[in-house]
Amino acid sequence: MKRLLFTGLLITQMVSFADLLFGQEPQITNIGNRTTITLNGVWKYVVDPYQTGYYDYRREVRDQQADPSKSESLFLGYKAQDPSERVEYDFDKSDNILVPRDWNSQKEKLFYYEGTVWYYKKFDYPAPSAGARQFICFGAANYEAEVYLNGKKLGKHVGGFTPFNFEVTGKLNPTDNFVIVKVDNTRGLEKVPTINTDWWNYGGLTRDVNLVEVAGTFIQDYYIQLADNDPKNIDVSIILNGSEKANQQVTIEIPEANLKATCNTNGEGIAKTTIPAKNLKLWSPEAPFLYEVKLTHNNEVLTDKIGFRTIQTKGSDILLNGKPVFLRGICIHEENGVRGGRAYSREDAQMLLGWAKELGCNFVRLAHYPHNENMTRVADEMGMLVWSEVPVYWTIQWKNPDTYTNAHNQLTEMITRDKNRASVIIWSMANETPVSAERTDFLKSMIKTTRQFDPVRLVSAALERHSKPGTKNTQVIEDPLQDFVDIIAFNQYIGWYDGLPEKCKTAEFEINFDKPVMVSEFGGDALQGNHGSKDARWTEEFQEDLYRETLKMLDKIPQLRGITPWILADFRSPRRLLPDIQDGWNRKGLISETGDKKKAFYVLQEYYKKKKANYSTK
Ligand code: GCB
Repeated sequence: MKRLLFTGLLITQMVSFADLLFGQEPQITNIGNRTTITLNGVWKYVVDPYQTGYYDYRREVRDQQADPSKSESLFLGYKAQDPSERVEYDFDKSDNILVPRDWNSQKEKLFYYEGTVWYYKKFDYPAPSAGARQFICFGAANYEAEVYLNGKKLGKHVGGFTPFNFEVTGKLNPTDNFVIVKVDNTRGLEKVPTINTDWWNYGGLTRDVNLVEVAGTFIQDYYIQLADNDPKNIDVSIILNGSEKANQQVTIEIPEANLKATCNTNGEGIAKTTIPAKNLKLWSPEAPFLYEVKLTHNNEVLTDKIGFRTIQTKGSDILLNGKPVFLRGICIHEENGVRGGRAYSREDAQMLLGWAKELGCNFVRLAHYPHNENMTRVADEMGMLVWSEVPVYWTIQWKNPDTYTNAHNQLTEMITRDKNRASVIIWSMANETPVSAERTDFLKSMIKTTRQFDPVRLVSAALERHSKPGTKNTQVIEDPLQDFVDIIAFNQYIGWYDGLPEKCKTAEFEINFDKPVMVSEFGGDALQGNHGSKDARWTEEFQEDLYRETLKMLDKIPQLRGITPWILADFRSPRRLLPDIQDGWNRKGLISETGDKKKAFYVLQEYYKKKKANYSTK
């Protein structure tokens, strides 16, 4: 009973939080299985570094004005009516840009650009179904997006890596609609992430854009997961959106498990039930079985593919489907270095996760922000466990309530999107944040929200380690957050930022917790093809030796239950300035940006082969 109330709370909160924050509309999930018209493809764009289209010369926001200037208000998408008229922009005559894609990797002149770009696309909508509602859905826009349809503002979204949507019912014409999006990727101290990161600030409409058509009252979202890690019960919550959401019948079917249940929504449009299930085929990396799940409400049928598995900790063990598992992981940035730019497609996900498979991984840490939905869906299909993270990175403004609201919003949007993915087992709150009372309160609140939203997954954060004063080389984790997370994860770079690989030989870790321990980062830079002595930095041999020494060192931690070395592939970072070696790339990848493997790849592959033999989850 307690459980039922909990999932009810969960899904109610999904609605109300989104409503409260930035005046956004609740997230519609599972866009891929709905009726959509894609708005991907060729858009027009205008680079506007001074935001002339947004602010007038008194710095007043044009879209707030009763009669904004047609000559300069880009969101109006206006065209001069006769030769005498002054209009200082013209989308039709502007250059093309592809969506989804970042702008930096598409246009040489925008490689380093951080600021405002206006996106423009025309589309027709000739035959709406009777009574249907329409939404424009964005997979993500980095970092702030102001969205306009046919010259009228729809709303704004903040945060570069999570989905958002706006209702456009009654605002569409059969032909010549135009959507305009002002995307601004300016970094800011108060933002999440803040100014300082170690990755490229790719701007733009980086993920899919769709026009989604739904029924007048439709299934907005649902939560279908094993109840309390109990493989014999499936908790179901379904939420309807629309004027007739109360007292409606909804049906859930899982044909391959011979399951069918019908339930009714309450006054808020929420239907809840728990379905007893016998002999479910559980999802695992070895057997990533996904059930087809069918939800029906009136004439609407929404399908998904959902895997069922349990994830728990017991003492220092991580139990997947009740059996101890060692997380053979790797960190991944959302980047396709081979093509250049942010990763966004299924093919990108297949390439990145395929490399991880080849390495022998059963786990990936998707650093340092929520990756696109193809990653978690392909991970579900491939059998790859996932750590998913929000960009609370290094030192953000812990005391700023707006910063908190922003981080909190990104967190809830991430969980809302991926709460039905079997692959996702860990929600990560942060990376390498400096210990202080404010920071710990901030992260504790985020943990509380996470557990309310998702009572079954594990919570962690990449913490830091410190040398214990007065000892030669004893390492400790002294962070009050350790009491609030399920897995103690920390990054460490002994042998790269701290001494030479030799130092690994004498290091000891003093970790007095009866919780699973994970090393969420280690590594060092090597330029692929740069060979030399193992004592020479930037060579493949140095990196190879560092991996050998680090793995030996970490194996001495009794509670070690997983590692995610830094990182699968070289990635672009403006912080990396060394000529002929870095040239704007962080070179800690096991694979170069050309897709070539470095020597350390094979060291880790060998290590994982052995680990797999010791920790079979079969
Ligand atoms: C870290 C960060 C990661 C950096 C990495 C590095 O500790 O978490 O974002 O890219 O080190 O290469 O320095």
